[in-house]
Amino acid sequence: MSDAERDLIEALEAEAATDRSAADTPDIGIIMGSDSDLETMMTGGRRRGAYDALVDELGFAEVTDYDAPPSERFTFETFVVSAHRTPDLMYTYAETAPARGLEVIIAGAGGKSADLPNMTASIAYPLPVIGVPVQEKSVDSVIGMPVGAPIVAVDAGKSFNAALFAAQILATYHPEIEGRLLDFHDRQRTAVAETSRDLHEQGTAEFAERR
Ligand code: AIR
Repeated sequence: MSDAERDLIEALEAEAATDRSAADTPDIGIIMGSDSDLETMMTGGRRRGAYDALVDELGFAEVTDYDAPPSERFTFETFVVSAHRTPDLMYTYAETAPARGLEVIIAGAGGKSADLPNMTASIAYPLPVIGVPVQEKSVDSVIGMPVGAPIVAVDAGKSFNAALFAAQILATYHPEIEGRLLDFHDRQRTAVAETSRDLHEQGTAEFAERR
């Protein structure tokens, strides 16, 4: 095992041994099999990702230092964890997740052997894990769990929805997040309606040009 992997494992274990209040630990953990998944999993890709949903729409902040958490009440953390390249890190990440205060994990992986979401779900059980198949060809390996070993997953590439669903889980006991989800829904409805009005009033040619 590399020093870098060992350092990460030790940091996660040390964090699990601390006794921080829920307000000071990340609520959502986001892991992905490779940094090549970053655009799909987080932001900057073809469509908006989990980062855009959590930060821009729901007011979450990212924890980058456990000892200096952001002032925002609701937070998430982000790591690259590969089921096949760093299996020990995957095991420790999932096993320590509850003790580190995580309430839900979003796990994404690509390729045909996208095993990070399903393995994380098995190890972190009963913590809920939402799988994101990074590509279409990853769908079967993410959702193909045996009976008794549950995972829920979103459609290929739709990490934005995974973030919304993670927030929905938190909203069952955090009314503040429920309010933020409803506000997002209202903004989305308004945006679609305004787009519809503009398309109708401008006509297709002008609308397409201005877009
Ligand atoms: N992957 C990485 N470790 C195990 C798996 N299944 C996935 C990543 C990424 C793809 O393999 O999630 O989608 C290719 O990774 P890379 O690093 O070669 O670009």
